[in-house]
Amino acid sequence: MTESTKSVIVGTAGHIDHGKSALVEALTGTHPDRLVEEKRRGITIDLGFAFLEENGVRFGLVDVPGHERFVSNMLAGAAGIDLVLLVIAADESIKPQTREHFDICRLLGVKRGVVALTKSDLLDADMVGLVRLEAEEYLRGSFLEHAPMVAVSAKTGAGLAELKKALHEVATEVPGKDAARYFRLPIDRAFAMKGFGTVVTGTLISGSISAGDEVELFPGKKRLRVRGVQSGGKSVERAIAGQRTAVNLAGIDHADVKRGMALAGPGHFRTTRRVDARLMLLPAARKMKHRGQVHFHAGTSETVAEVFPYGGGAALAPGERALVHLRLQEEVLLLPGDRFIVRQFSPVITIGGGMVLDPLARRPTLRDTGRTAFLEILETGRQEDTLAAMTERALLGIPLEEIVARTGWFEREIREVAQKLAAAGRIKIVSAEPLLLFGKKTFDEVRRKLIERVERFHKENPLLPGIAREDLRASLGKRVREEAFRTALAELAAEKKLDPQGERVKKAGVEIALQPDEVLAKEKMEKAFSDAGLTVPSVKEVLATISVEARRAEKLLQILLREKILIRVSPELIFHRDALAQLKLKLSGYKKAKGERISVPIFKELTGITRKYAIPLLEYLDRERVTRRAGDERVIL
Ligand SMILES: Nc1nc2c(ncn2[C@@H]2O[C@H](COP(=O)(O)OP(=O)(O)OP(=O)(O)O)[C@@H](O)[C@H]2O)c(=O)[nH]1
Ligand SMILES: [Mg+2]
Repeated sequence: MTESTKSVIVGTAGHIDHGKSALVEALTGTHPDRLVEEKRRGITIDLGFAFLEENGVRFGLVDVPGHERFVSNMLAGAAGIDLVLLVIAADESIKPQTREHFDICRLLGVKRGVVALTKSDLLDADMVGLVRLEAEEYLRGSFLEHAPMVAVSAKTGAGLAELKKALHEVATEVPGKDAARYFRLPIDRAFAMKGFGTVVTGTLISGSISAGDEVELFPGKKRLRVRGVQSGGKSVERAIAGQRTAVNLAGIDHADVKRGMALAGPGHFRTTRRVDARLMLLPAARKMKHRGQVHFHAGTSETVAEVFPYGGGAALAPGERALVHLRLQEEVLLLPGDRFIVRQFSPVITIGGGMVLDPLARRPTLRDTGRTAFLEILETGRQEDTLAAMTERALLGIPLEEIVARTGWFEREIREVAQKLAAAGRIKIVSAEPLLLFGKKTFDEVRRKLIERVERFHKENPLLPGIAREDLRASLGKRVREEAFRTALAELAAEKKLDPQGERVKKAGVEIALQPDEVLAKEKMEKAFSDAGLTVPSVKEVLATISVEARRAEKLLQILLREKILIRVSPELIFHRDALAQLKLKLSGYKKAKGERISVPIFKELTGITRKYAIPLLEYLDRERVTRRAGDERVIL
């Protein structure tokens, strides 16, 4: 297969026994029914696959069962098809599953197709003409209104060439699926192949996959390595979106993989049990009550969902389009834009379908009044508005990985859109690396909180120079990211609103304002230490002589320590800086006169102090690298 070959997935659709499988065989030479039971009963039960190459287009055909009991299998096959081959037996015309399958195609957003009137050999041309009119009538106003309609016979081969031509024509209009997006493969089969191990198959709905790639299996997020890739029954280097694809996986038993799971590129996505979506109920559906249960089908997965319509909790009327919250019974991998089908809980018939808008929706709350407006923005598909709205709603900011998981966009795209929004003043890029976005309002709120906290701190602690950085950061709550705190603080500092100094943050321009009695007390305290020289009194003694009450006196002492006028040498001993400076001078004088070694007794003699002071002072001098201990002596450095 050359790179210029276009890959198009064709899904059959139609009532049981209308000749879908026979037609696939007539077109491709492969009978799609594989199971013994299918052959015995003469009906299709599960999906079958075949390939056809026609004029540079490679068709992957997915043949589905028509039996009403196997519609869920049909749904797994219909996900990801580019065009539908709607099969209507000329001798029976339109029947219930013709309608149901066609509804499903419409709800899944299939845009193109071809209609085959099969078994034309059983009727004369006039009768076939009547069926054609009926079919045209039925399809009027739908996406198949102008689709080619070809009378064929799998038995005689009549019309096959014309049908192939019609398929080719329509295929040329199919836009290529986006191979440049993230890899995603909903799995429709998993089996063991002798000599290969586990093989999974599916319609590759986006991205591409090669041998050697790492992939993630959902749900469960198990990382697996791709051993090999096949497309259309042949080994290929790379399978791209729009191809039927078989992936040979290392590191997992085939019994641990089943239909409904999905493979995706590693590290981007997560499964969900809460989805916000646009839902359309078919006109023929019954009205759906609030919290009604339905079968939910998306990709190849199937689970049960509860439907919570937004807007007053009213029931949904037949034919209504509504924004809904879906609560899924099981974890499913979904992205925005994914289509889904809902079927009535019992009896099981297709009643509607829709499109995922927010795959990682939060539980609806009464407080969250902006939800429907937000979903309507998502529905427009406009990237800038989407990212702006998403950012605004994220009260703790939104990091890159969250945006990827919620949108399926590439990092490059996200950065570009974020830049534009920031330039327009719509959002705030709080950090570029790692990327963290904040809504304008939310970020202003962070700034406001910081200022408020610092102001409150000053009011409550007039004698302290500022709040500890860590305490200020903690005042935002630990769920606010470090980057947001840092950026807000840096901005406020640049704007000269706050003044971070080392580990403390104060309001710009705020100086500690001492009361007159405090000024006196502070001076008295300093003098007490300065007068004492090296034979300092205990802190308690000094504080006792101070006229302000103990709590304030203690703060004043802290200020003296912080200003480095007083220096704490040991837990009990505080000295005036002048006394310590004198001591250092004395030591260097001693060194010049007597040499660099000095013993503890000599030190005591030199300074005239007792052991109680001498030992802590020497240890302090060691720490200050004025002296160094050498055995019982000190070396003056
Ligand atoms: N005469 C005639 N018989 C046909 C033609 N196409 C199919 N049949 C017969 O109709 C029966 C059903 O055909 P299938 O192809 O199995 O029908 P199907 O739509 O795949 O049925 P399900 O998969 O069970 O929904 C078989 O006995 C076929 O031989 C045709 O063009 N002409
Ligand atoms: Mg069949």
